[in-house]
Amino acid sequence: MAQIERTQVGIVGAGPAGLLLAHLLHLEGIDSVILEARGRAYVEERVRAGVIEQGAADLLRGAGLGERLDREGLIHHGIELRFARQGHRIDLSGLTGGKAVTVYGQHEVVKDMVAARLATGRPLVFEADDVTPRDIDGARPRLTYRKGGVDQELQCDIIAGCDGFHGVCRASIPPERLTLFERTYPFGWLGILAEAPPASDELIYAYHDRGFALFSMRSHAVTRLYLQVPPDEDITLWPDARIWDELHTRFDDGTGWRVNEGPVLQKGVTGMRSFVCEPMRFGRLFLAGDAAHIVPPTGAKGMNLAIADIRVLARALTALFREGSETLLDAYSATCLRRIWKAQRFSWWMTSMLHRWDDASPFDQRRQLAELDYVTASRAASTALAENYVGLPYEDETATAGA
Ligand code: RFL
Ligand code: PHB
Repeated sequence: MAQIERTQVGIVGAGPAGLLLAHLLHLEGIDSVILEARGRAYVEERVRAGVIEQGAADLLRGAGLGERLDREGLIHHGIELRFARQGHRIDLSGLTGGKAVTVYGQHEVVKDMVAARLATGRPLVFEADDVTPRDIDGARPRLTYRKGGVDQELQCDIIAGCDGFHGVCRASIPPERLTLFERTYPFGWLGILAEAPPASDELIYAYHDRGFALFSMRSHAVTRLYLQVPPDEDITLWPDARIWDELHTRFDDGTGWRVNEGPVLQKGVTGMRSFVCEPMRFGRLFLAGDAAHIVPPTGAKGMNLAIADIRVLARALTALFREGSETLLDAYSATCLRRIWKAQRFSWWMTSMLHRWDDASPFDQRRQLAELDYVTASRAASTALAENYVGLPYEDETATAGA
């Protein structure tokens, strides 16, 4: 016999989406249980996103999750686009009425949220095996799973599928009830984390004949770098020396500026995809974050979209449990999808503009350079990039001048 427990919201996945939902619900006095397939060390050390939008950072602060973010996060007021061996600064703050982004690792956000969850004493179950959503189209959905070899059942009012792109929640919805939109790209990113002080204060997105390169950072002592490579590139083809050489070539701006080299702490290749699942709901199961959508990382939007979904879902669930109102919950998918499609457009556009396409004709290449020239030279075009990069206003916020 399975051990049976009850909660209001059963959350699958302890990434940024699941952990933030649990936290926001707790602040509203709503009970939840988080079931995570992996162990604590794994989720706390998974190196991924690094750029937090203005609104997302403010949300984390407002929820009491901003203490270390404010202490260790790096506020960035601009980014550089580098092409034809020249750098061009986009003045994010100047173009958006003072908004900025915070560079702070996703795994640090996750650590802060795990600590906040554990401090509440409410369950966060790591190493939950075979999590399976059941009866999701009825009034009494359940999650069954095994922990330490023992069968468990979690009875819920609502299930939140925050289990990422490869999770079980989206897969448990009858396929004929979903429409999927997808685009894959003929390249991937080779990313490294290096123990080397960042050689510039701001991120650099570089377009080069040999492919895209991105200079980013995690702290004053750690640099994060990416190179465009073929989609399923064999990492063993890239010894450290080759990576540094390629980075120096793609970032060369003729001034002698170079990224600082240092011991490579971590190395990996990721594919690039755009993906949206509509609607983000089936019965009592609500999908959020990467479980419902993926963007290519060039726009730095993935984690920010996950946070935006959770903001909408937490409010809708608060209205449900406080007032018995399902109005916001019924609007959840459509509300989120408006922002998601704008982030999809922006991420696709940044990706298209900044990468080398193997099938590009000489005409395409000249057009791409002209687009970069236009975006960096025109105040109107730079503003469009900047307002998307710092994050469009949330759906219930009115746009302020220039933002
Ligand atoms: P996550 O973080 O994937 O978390 C899902 C969690 O669910 C667990 N899980 C399960 N648990 C129980 N049962 C199952 N069957 C389960 N299956 C899965 C997983 O173990 C995991 O813990 O999804 P979430 O919370 O939606 O968060 C999304 C973000 O992680 C993602 O969008 C970003 O990392 C994307 N991203 C970036 N986003 C940004 O906003 N800014 C950036 O600068 C940025 N850079 C990036 C990125 C992603 C990258 N990669 C690796 C794809 C850079 C890269 C290279
Ligand atoms: C990162 O620092 O990991 C990062 C920054 C900007 C991006 C993607 C990733 O667009």
